[in-house]
Amino acid sequence: MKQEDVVREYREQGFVHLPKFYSSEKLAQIRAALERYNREVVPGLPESDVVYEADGQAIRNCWRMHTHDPFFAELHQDERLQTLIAELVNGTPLCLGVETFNKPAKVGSGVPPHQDNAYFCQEPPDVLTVWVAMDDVTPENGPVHYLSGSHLRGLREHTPSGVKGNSFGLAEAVDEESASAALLKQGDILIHHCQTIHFSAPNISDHPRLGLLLVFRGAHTEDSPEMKDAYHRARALMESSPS
Ligand SMILES: O=C(O)CCC(=O)C(=O)O
Repeated sequence: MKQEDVVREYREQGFVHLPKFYSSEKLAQIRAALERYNREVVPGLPESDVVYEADGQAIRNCWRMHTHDPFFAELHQDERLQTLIAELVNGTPLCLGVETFNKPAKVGSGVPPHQDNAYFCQEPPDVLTVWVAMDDVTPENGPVHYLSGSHLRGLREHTPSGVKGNSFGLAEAVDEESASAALLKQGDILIHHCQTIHFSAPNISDHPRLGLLLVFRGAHTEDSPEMKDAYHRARALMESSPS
């Protein structure tokens, strides 16, 4: 896909799919690093940086992986990636996070509709996520669904969702039927804007659906005090709720 087409689709839809971004060799290297991370790094992580599924065994998310492991601190510095996204974040890309949404077979939980900027609180919203498909993503194993064009309509109100690992969801209901499912092959990437509404269903299939997420902001973005206030108010509500 040509850079101009990537930029156009990203700006119009708020997401863009780039097939075969990583070779099978590179993907095998990333997979080996993820397996090593789960084995060697996860047991020593603070509670804030790993979330488990309801069975207490399967990993749901790892957060801030770039701060815990040199492999993930380097992955986002890849020149091809940096060149690709600089235009999308309207400036020099800085890493805001490296994380996983593991969505393990059978027990992988769903993600409520949300906009990432409810968590990131950045202004201007020149922030995006590169979602790397480590497995084939099918209609059965919990693909991410996106509402095309929703990034153009500002940040909506979010309230506590009660979902471990995704504490906020949109306050209003969304028309889930009109969303596009991101069906991907291993090695594909999907780039989404931080104000694109998205969600995913639980994985009740026999097949895992591991996503590795690299989050970038333009170097010029800043914390918005108003958005941070709303974030802290919602968190306080969550901490005081009986669930
Ligand atoms: O991978 C998923 O199922 C959800 C990803 C997501 O919510 C995100 O990128 O913010």
